[in-house]
Amino acid sequence: MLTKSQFWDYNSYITKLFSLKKMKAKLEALKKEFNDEAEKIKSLVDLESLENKYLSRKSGVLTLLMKEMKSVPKEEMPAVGKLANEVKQFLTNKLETIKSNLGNKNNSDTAFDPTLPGTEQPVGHLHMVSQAIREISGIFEDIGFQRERYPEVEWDYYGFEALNMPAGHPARDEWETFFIDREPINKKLGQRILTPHTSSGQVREMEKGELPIRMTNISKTYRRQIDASHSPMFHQFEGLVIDKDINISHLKGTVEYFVKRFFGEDREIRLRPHHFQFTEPSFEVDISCGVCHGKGCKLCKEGWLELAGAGMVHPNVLKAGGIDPKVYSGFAFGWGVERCYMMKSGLNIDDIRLLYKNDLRVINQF
Ligand code: FA5
Repeated sequence: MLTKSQFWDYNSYITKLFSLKKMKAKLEALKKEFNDEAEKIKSLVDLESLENKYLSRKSGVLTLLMKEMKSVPKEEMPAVGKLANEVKQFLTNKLETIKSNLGNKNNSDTAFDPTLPGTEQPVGHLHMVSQAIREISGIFEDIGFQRERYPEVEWDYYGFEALNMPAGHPARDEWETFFIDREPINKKLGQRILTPHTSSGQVREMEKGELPIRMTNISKTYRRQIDASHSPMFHQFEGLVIDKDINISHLKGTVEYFVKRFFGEDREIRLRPHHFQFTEPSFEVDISCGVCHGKGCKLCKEGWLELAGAGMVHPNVLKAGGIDPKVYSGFAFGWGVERCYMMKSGLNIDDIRLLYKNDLRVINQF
């Protein structure tokens, strides 16, 4: 039989023993429960709420449990304290590991923070040659020209023959043509070529049989040439007007109108006599240099830059298109789109090949 004091000592011993065991069991259970939940974490948001649940300073599960440690006997306190710290360390390490794993996955879905400003997407723009083509079309549309489209893979007939350059004519050499067929494959149309100029659209337009004509033909053209001012693929724009009583002053007025709109009011034009088989008389069109304004400089040498060919449509070409040259007359001109763009005031592009190198450092400037 225990004495009263022995009973109280024993009773307090048992109580303390139980509270110590209970504390250890609770810490182990907490660790296991936390671990199970941690294994299921898939996002930083979930991770944050897990951390709050267990470690929040006021209401974290571990924080509350540690407050219960007061019930543990003093002499057992260091052992329980040590265990509690180990559990806390385990929790903290685990949270850190999950966090860095989620970060490494760089999972934008899980890392999504709706409060952050959006990422600005790069916006592209039209290539400068396309910009120039649009501008040129618009300028001519304003005075009643309609844009037509003709094949880039063209027949010899439309590129040369119908333009008063029969087979074997030496004038053809100037067009440095790429041929698709070695020999003619069609009796009338000859062999296929990559069209070397937009003038190949002239007779095609006339063949439609609709008069008067006021058209532009802007297209890719091809020649066996390459240097700072020549590209094997380049663009030309052609103007063709056929009506009654058309004369050189109409040609000059139209060219002048285009130059002032595209290059600026301060630019002048000059028609220099030249020879084309398909126009008579023929001219080369020069514009006053945008750098020295006609005085002469390193770029232009003598104050003028050559940009186009032009002239009054040759009677033989009208005939090839089924038009009576005694009733109708017309003018035509053909310009290089790239050359025009390069000569636009303020743009210092000194090599045509820069336009086609696809170097974004160049393209993004325009
Ligand atoms: C012609 O091609 C004639 N068809 C123009 C014409 C049309 C004359 C209508 C009369 C009536 P030319 O070969 O000069 O002409 O070329 C015209 C323009 O195209 C040149 O002034 C130049 O600006 C451009 N050009 C010619 N070859 C190239 C090339 N390889 N690279 C870039 N631009 C070129």
